Amino acid sequence: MPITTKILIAMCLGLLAGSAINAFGHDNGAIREYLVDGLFHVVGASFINALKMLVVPLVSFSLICGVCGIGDIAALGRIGIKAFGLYLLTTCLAIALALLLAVSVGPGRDFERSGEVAEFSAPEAPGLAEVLIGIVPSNPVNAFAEGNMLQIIFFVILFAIAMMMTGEIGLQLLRTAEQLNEVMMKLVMLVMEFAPIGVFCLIAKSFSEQGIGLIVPMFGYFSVVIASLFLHTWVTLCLLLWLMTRMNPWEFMKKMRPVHIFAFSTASSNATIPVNLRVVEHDLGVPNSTAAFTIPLGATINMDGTAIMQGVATVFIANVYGIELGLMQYLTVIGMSILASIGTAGVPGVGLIMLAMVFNQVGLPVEGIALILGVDRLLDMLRTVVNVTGDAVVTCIVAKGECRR
Ligand code: DAS
Repeated sequence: MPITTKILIAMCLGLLAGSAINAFGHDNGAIREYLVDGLFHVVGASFINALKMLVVPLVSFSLICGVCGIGDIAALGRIGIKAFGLYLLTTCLAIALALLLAVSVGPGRDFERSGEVAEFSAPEAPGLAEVLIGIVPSNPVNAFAEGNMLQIIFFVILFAIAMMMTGEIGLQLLRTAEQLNEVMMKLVMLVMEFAPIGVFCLIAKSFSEQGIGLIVPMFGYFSVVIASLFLHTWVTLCLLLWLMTRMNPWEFMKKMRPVHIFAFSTASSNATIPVNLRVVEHDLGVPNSTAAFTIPLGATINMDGTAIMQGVATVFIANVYGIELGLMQYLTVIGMSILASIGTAGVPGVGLIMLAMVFNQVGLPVEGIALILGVDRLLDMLRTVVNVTGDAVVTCIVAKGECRR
């Protein structure tokens, strides 16, 4: 049985088990302590760590092979500019769609705020200068140790360019990097063997905590986010993919299924990089020289699904608090969402941290975020699927453009 089928079955069993625990075992201390917070948490968190363990070495060796595979700096610049431009475009389209849908539907207008609302502290938004300076690592060892993807990408690209300029030494290093990359890809497959168990525990834990009952009062917000995610994926991204590559969107989505399952289970674009890299290269035919750059870059700066949540949440909280937002404020939301997504990594829950930055900028009450906390875990899993799908779509478009040259 293919590993993808096993993972799909594990996901469905996890959903059933989690929902059953939430419905019948929610107050049972033993189930919560030994199963949900014990077995499911330990196995699920260990599986996510195993995926994250692969990211830095895999991206580093893969990117060295990719940059050297491209061969010339002009082509590298072209790919980088194309990828960055397309990531910005898809994120803008995503949040514009979300704002349009949310303003039309108006979630939150008749929302009854209960008295007690949990506190939500808001980090400061990174300024543009801070984001740009933050891309250049003052200490690359630190960047590798912290898994700072933008800094790692920046350093590895420069290192690979320097390798291309050092003749025989560079060639020997490239051969080593290619061998190490091969080993890392095998390691990805090894970790994926444990995916059915890891996915089952992650899904079972999430759904044992995420009661459907929590969704009811937030149904307006929840449904507008889901509708926006669906439309952006199946209309915007699929149309873009077909127009720019003539690839059959249905075939594309079928091949992306393992990536979607990992993104949904882990709620982390970063943790999904190894699987996304493998699928776009092995199943979608994208050369390593392109994917090695565009997939890690996308996992870090491209978050269409997150931008959608931020757009809908902005309208929802403004409606709940009776605050009128003007066009300039909506444009600020779009700009802040893009800046925030560039400045933060693809890890679980980062969307809410970025949302606080956006609210700070447009003067919305940050404590309002506590209203959507209850349903955010499930939405985080779903929007991460859209995030990684956007990364793969742009990767295919950039690769198609390079093939035509
Ligand atoms: N979980 C984030 C990611 O990894 C998305 C989010 O928090 O919105 O892409």
